[in-house]
Amino acid sequence: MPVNNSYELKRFVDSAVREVRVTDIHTHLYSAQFDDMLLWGIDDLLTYHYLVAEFFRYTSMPYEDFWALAKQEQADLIWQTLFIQASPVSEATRGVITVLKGLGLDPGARDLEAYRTYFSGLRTEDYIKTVFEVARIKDVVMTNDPFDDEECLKWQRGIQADMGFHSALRLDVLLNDWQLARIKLGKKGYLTSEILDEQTIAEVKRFLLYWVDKMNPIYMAVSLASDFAYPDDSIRTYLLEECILPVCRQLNMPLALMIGTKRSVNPDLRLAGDSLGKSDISALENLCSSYPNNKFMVTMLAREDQHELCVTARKFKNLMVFGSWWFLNNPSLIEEITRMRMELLGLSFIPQHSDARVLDQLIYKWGHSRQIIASVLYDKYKDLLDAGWRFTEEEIIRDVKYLFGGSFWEFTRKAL
Ligand code: HDL
Ligand code: ZN
Repeated sequence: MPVNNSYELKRFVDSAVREVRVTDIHTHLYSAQFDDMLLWGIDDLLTYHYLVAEFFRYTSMPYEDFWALAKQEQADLIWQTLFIQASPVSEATRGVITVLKGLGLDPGARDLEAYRTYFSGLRTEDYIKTVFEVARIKDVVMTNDPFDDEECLKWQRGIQADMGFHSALRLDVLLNDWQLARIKLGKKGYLTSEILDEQTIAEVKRFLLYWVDKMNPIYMAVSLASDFAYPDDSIRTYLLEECILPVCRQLNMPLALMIGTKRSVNPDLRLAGDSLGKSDISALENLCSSYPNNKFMVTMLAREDQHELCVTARKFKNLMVFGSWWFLNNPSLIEEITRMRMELLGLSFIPQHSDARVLDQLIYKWGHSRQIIASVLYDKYKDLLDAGWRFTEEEIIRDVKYLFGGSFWEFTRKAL
């Protein structure tokens, strides 16, 4: 069906983006088999670390007093401070309102106890289906840490994640804390040395292949500090070169690099205490050019790094850019970054992931992002329509499916 004018174009783009079922390529969610590792419900929503950081900007309460409270008491405080005593205009507070509305509750009632009553009667498996339906999610990729004792136990008991939940093998401990990694590897029966000798290389590879077999990950992932350099004479460089990149190549598996963190700048905030820094893109250039047969999925945390990242993606076909990550996951920055990427990369990028830590957040993180991505896409189509290009509805659906999962699955499967 042809699209004849800008009114039809706007209407169709908005509906295609609103309706498309998404693959959410990076989350901190877990399927129901992981029990209480999956966070959901109003009290987990209100104690999300983004809201904890915002809460402390309004209060003189000592950190330790807050941390001593039960989760519901923390949630009560955050609700009062960020929603009742001030309007919830930040992206993270607005998100809670969007979730309540998406679930058919009345945000205007401001009735926290009524919201709690709604959640109290729900079964996890049923609620997962509800949220996937409301947020129109096809499937999500978890973050699975083989160095997390609680998670390891579940995998070793033979857990099989539900349909709709894929795994990603997270390697932050291995690549960012070799001393701790060696201790944990030793306890699991992997003999390593301080230096990366032949035996250590073999043992790390054995460890990686064990967890690939156990988790069946779509990709391996690591977050990297803003001062990440490659190559250098760090153990990280040798682990990448001798262990991770060869195994990823052998499996045709992407390595996701999430670059730009500055962990624990305020330890009193615990998970909310991380910040960001500008990074040196040459590390990524060196990796992509030195390893043309490895696939790199990359997101960067600093707004200032986004343009260089886009241009670097134009230089390397083995680089797939993804998401407006963490402190960039705000409407003003999602729009700026998505517009930049579409102008430089066409459709060959992955515009968004939710990074959801609480199941219900899928409703707002995707609801808000869809609106912004649709508006950028419409603008780009409108430029073409005004220049005499003609579209069909089928082509628009094709493009939208590609942006909301297709580019990811194609990249994970393609051989370089
Ligand atoms: O390292 C990561 O995967 C980050 O997404 C952190 O988990 C961060 O705390 C976060 O939740 N960002 O949204
Ligand atoms: Zn994350």
